[in-house]
Amino acid sequence: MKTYRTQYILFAWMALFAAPQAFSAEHVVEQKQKKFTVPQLDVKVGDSVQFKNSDEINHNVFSLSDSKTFDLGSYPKGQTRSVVFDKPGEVEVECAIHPDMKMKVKVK
Ligand SMILES: [Cu+2]
Repeated sequence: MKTYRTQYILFAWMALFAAPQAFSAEHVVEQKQKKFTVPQLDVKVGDSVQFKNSDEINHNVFSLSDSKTFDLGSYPKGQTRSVVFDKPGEVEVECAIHPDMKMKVKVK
């Protein structure tokens, strides 16, 4: 009897803490020719997006959106930095160096 209870508690703990991470996805968006390769990306809460700089010049990635505010700083060609989108909402992603570079991440 005692063993069953221990197993149940262990299972419940795993369901609570391990499952969301096991099912989260990783997306990749490139910065190429001064543009994000996709204008919009749909992700689920808990998913991460890797922003890869594929240009010869530095790019920056940041957002001032309510549901996700972040600043990955500036980085050169070949580098990738990632963000976890942990709340639902629409996130406007921009580059501080090139004001025309914009994309949207829809988190559901
Ligand atoms: Cu840029």
